[in-house]
Amino acid sequence: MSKITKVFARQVFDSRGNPTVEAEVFSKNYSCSSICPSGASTGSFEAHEKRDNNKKNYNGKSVFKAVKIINTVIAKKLINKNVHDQEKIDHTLLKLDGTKQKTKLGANSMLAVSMAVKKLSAKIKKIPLYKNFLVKKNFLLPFPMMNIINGGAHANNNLQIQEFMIRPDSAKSFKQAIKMCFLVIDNLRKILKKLKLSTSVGDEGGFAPMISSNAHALRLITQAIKMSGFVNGKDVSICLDVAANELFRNNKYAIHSSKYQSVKKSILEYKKIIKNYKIKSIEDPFAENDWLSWNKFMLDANKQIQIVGDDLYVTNLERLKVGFLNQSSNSILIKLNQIGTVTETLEVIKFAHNIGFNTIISHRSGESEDTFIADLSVGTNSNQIKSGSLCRSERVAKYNQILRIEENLGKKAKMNRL
Ligand code: 2PG
Ligand code: MG
Repeated sequence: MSKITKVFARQVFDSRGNPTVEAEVFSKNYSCSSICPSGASTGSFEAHEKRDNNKKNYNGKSVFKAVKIINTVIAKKLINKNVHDQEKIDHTLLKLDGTKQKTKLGANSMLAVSMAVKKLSAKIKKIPLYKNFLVKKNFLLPFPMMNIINGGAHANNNLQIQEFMIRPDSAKSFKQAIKMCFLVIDNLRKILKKLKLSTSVGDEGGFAPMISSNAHALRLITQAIKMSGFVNGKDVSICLDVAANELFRNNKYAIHSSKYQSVKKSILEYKKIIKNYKIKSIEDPFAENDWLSWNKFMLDANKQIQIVGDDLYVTNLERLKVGFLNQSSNSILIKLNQIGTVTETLEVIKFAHNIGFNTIISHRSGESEDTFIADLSVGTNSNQIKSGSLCRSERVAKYNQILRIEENLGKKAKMNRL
């Protein structure tokens, strides 16, 4: 048993320069800290992010209330608790909060503490963090899904779809996976330059050229894959995050152009781009409450592609169960701050694996130098991780950490299956 001796929080800043919470937990001579990320295209069922909303301070974005909650109520409850008993600690936080969407304490204050506890437990046990989750041996490394063209709420261009990603499906090691992504990204930069399109980047490090059609973005990526010597759909696959919540109005969707179309038409258009560009994965193809359209799409495309629920499930076990019964998707995106504690996140991952879903561990568009999700992806044998492009240190930090883990595993290092 190692007792927690001190819990302390401060306001720090995320990759968009917005205030966020960092918590530090102490035991004996050790301490670990963790920083909570923050989304831009958030689902309405996500756990609550507590901000001060005082227009006179940081335009309402400061998180001093959440920091104070950690330094007072949370600290008081956690002192003397066993740092290795993550479940007990998280349940203490849940009980202290007592609300459905964590509105009392704020998921940002709870998660920063919960992650710091997990890290500290690993440090005291003298094991790497990835060995302190669900899997104890036979670790498998995830395939990166790199967001290389940013649109939607993550960029200032006119692209409807939020994320155009690549996944290096034929990679035999994580090192090789990163090299393959590097080549496609480097060649995409050359193509954009040649076309006199901007090579500046969006929130997740992907390029954000001033283009306005999905087909244009898809053509540019297929060209870059080819230029790198890879076969699209075999060596490297294109994956999308539509974030359709943002494109939904009066039962219609503006996914394929700025014009709103029926669900039937939208599915037809999806099928066209799946075929033409060999797309292998689509996240949030429909809005968070539109269960019927998810099911229609699943019945149509389940066998061909990975269909991923992000805003649909918000890493919430109850919503995942509904989606499973409704046959809404075959995969789930995992974001710790959508639910607010490490324990609840692990429960969702366990359940997802039991029902045969792929789990994709994900960053948020507002990130930090914290690499917790890299270890989480390996420690749960999740077969994919999305952490943006190979650009912007807060994104690359996660990929670098998996390179270190691969090295640490040595000969035992193996890629997961897709
Ligand atoms: C998403 C995420 C991460 P945000 O929609 O999947 O890419 O974006 O953090 O803005 O919700
Ligand atoms: Mg998403």
